[in-house]
Amino acid sequence: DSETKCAQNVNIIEAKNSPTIFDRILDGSIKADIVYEDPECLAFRDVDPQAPKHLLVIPRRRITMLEDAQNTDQELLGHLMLVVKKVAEQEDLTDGYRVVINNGPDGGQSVYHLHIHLLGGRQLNWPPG
Ligand code: IU
Repeated sequence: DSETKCAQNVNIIEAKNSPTIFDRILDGSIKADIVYEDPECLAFRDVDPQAPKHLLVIPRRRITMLEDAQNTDQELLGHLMLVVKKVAEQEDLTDGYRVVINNGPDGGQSVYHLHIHLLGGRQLNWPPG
């Protein structure tokens, strides 16, 4: 109902204005299993893997979610996608893999720092849940 939607919107505003756990991974105050890094981004293993290989690629500069990305983020977004490909090669995902961005409540986004999921190492089903 509209009350639930309103509460959800308040939560998203709150989430967008708060630091996330990924800031702490980026500044090193929380340890992550980092598999790749460069000046623009970081890739690390998801702590709650949904497949034998489950990695996250994140930009160092925070974009809260895909819907907040700007035209000026074009180069960074393209770079992230190519890093996903590079990490997939590094992880030997030669039989294929899936790349996912969850956006907002209906998308199941829980961390409001844009991240690309890379999943592989098993046959993935379609449609996702
Ligand atoms: P989502 O798309 O926002 O739902 O994805 C967030 C992911 O971040 C999710 O798969 C979590 O398991 C993962 N994660 C993590 O790897 N390390 C953490 O400390 C936290 C979440 I909190």
